Parts: sequence; structure tokens; C-alpha cells
Amino acid sequence: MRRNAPLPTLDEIRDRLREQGITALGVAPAEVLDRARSALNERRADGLADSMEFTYRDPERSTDPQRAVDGACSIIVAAMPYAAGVEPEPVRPGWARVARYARADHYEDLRRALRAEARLIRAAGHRAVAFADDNSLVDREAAYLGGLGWFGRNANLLISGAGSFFILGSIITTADYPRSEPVADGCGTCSRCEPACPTGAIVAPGVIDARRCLAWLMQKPGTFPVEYREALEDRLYGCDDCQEACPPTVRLSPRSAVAVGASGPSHVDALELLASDDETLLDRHGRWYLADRDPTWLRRNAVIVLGNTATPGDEAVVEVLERLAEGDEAMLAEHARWSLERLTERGRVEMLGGPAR
Ligand code: B12
Ligand code: SF4
Ligand code: SF4
Repeated sequence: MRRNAPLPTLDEIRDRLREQGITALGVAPAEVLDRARSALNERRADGLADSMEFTYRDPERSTDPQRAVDGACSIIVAAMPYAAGVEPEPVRPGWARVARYARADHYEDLRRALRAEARLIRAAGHRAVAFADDNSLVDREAAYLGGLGWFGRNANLLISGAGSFFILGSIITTADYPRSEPVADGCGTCSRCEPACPTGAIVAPGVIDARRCLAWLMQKPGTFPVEYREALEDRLYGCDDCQEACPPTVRLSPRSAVAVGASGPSHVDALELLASDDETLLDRHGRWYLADRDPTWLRRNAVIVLGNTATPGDEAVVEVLERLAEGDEAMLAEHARWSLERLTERGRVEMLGGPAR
């Protein structure tokens, strides 16, 4: 008869994961995430979820750990930092910004480390499956219940003593691990993130209206809402404003920098992106969420970035936008016309001595 390996203790798991850059660990009971279930259903009903699917597609599933792992007892929750400090970033005309979490494949690093631990738990005769940013589980609520941190007013989970520049993952398992206690609110009287959101998407403490959240609008297929195109500024993928305004996140994130692996570039040349074919773009950015694996949405965002940030009168930019404006892709053509108008308007303001923005 084959004997099982011993079940790894939480301390053993913690030590190994720390070597992989995972700096916070806790345990939540594998029970239904009631609060998240109500929030998903209510926000979907109120329209705050817009057309997002993800965990919203099937809240009964994404809030029930038993649906992910039959007989689950514990959720081991884990957080991995991704931001090496919060230095101000150089802004170059026509370059498009990538949010910090998306500059390297941090999710893959996190999943790989958690999967290795899940294998060891399975070797001890239990069921165990690793998840990170998966539609099967609402990660923040699990992390909160597992004592990793508190929900900020900007809806992000702030890790105690380290801020919110962290991604989250978990191992759902039938093994019984000692539970952690949830952490008390740490925002106190602060509310800095709310006015810092460029589109007013934080509609109540901890509640994001996806219809206004740039992070979602950049991922959402179709036309980018005209009323938020200027607010997009130079963003190509992801938005960090509500975290960069957060005092504990800014103050404490350099401390986590020791554990951070190599990060990728913070900006992408929008003109070069528009000159690239689908294969090249998927090769470079395919790990991002691109609806239907279609890089058109990145091109759309890059076109808006050119209107917002390129130097008015830059001939190379105008040429590319004019070509797109007359092209067969109706959606891109409309965005290119908007950007040409925006460049003209910015040029006029600049001539009158005002700021080009
Ligand atoms: C859908 C999604 C999005 C959507 C919607 C975000 C949202 N707030 O729901 C969009 C595309 C906009 C998005 C953006 C971002 N996302 Co996102 N996203 C997800 C995903 C796939 C599901 C989230 C979900 O189910 N939300 C459901 C709603 C109901 O949850 P909630 O907004 O957190 O609501 C809770 C609070 O309101 C709280 N609550 C209830 N009452 C009260 C009262 C008070 C006072 C407070 C403060 C809170 C509170 O309870 C609710 C339920 O848990 C998860 C991955 C996953 N599988 O979980 C990643 C995830 C949440 N995203 C993540 C990241 C990194 C981001 C961005 C920072 C990326 C970026 N730089 O652009 C932004 C941050 C935007 C923001 N301020 O929230 C991380 C968050 C890490 C962290 N430390 O919190 C996650 C966990 C991915 C991961 N595994 O690391 N995301
Ligand atoms: S991610 Fe950006 S747009 Fe979304 S809530 Fe935060 S600051 Fe606002
Ligand atoms: S900015 Fe202030 S209110 Fe917002 S999440 Fe950070 S600490 Fe909380």
C-alpha cells in the first residue's frame, strides 16, 4: 500500500512561498462568501458591474469554495507584491502607460508557487487546487476572511503593514489548517482615493462603478465612452490612480520591494503598437485580459492616448491617425477622428499660451 507524504504545515508552506516572493499568508474557512455573493448580485442588478463577466458570470459558483474543491475545509490565501516603489514616472508624448500589476506576468509567478504547494498537499492525500485571478473565487473576500488585510475605500485589499500593490491567490483544500482572524479597518478618517479617481468611479466606500472605472473601460470591447476619453490620458492598460493616492500604499510599498521580481516596461510606444500586427501584439501582451483575444482594443486605447498626449502637429502621428480615420475598421476610424480633433484643439490651446493638455 502506498503511504501518503506528511501534510506540510502552514509554517513550512509560508517559508517556501516567501522564497517565491509571496510575503503574506493566512487561512480562511472554506465557507460560502456571503458578503461577496450579495455584493455581486446587487451590483449586477444595479448596473454597477456593466457587462463584466469574470466572477459576476456565476456568483453562486465564484463564492462557493465547495464548487471549486469538493469537501473543501480551508482556503490558504496568499499575497505577492508587484510594485518596486512609487517613483514618479517619465511621461513621453505618445507613449502609453501600463499599470504596475501588468508590467510582468506576476500572476503566473504566483500561480506557479501556489500550484507547487497544492501538489505537496495532494501528496499528503488531500484535495487541493490553486487559484489566482480565476472566475472560480472572489479573491479579495477570501483574502480578507483569511486575515491578509482590510478593504480600502478604493475597494482594494490593503495588506497590513504593506499597502495594496499586491496580487492575491489561494489554495482551496480539504486539509484543515488553523484559521486567521480578519484584520480591522485601517483607512480610519482617510478618504484620499475617492477624489483621486479621474472619473469618480468610487461611488461609495469600497464600491466601484465599472461603467466609469478606466481599468474596466480599457478592457471592455466596443466603443470607448467619449465622456471618459480625456480622462484616459496616457493609459493603455490598467489604472493605478486610486492606489497611488493612498498614503499607506505609497509609504509602505518600498518595504515590499525586496520581494519583487523583475518588472517590465512602464510605457509602450503607441505608434509602434499601431504599426504591429495581431501576432506581435498577442505575443507581447497576450497575458493581459483582451476580450476574445483581440488586440483591437489595445489599438483603440493607443489611438486615444495619441490624441491625449502626442505633440500637436507631430507629422508621423497625424499620418497614422488619418490613415486609420479613413480605414475599413469603423470603430478605430471613429476613435482616430476623435484623436485628430483632440490634437487640433490641444494645438490651438498651446498657440494661445495655455497648457497642451
Ligand atoms: C472584476 C475585477 C475587476 C474589475 C472590477 C473591480 C471590482 N472592484 O470589482 C475591474 C476591471 C474594474 C478591476 C480593476 C482592478 N483590479 Co481587478 N479583479 C476583478 C476580479 C476578476 C473579480 C473582482 C470581484 O469579484 N469583484 C466583486 C465585487 C463585489 O467585489 P469588491 O468590489 O471587491 O467588493 C467588496 C467590497 O465592496 C467589500 N465591502 C462590502 N462592504 C464594504 C464597506 C466598506 C466601507 C468597504 C471599504 C468595503 C466593503 O465587500 C465586497 C465583496 O467582497 C478579481 C479577481 C478575482 N477572481 O477575484 C480582480 C482583482 C480584484 N483585481 C485586482 C487588481 C490588482 C485590480 C486593479 C488594481 C488593476 C489595475 N491597476 O488596473 C484595478 C483596481 C480597481 C479597483 N479600485 O477596484 C486584484 C486586487 C488585489 C488587491 N490588493 O486588492 C484582484 C484580486 C486580482 C488578483 N487575484 O490579484 N478588477
Ligand atoms: S482604477 Fe482608476 S478609474 Fe478605477 S476606481 Fe481606481 S482610480 Fe478610478
Ligand atoms: S487612500 Fe485612504 S481611504 Fe483610500 S484606501 Fe488608502 S487609506 Fe483607505
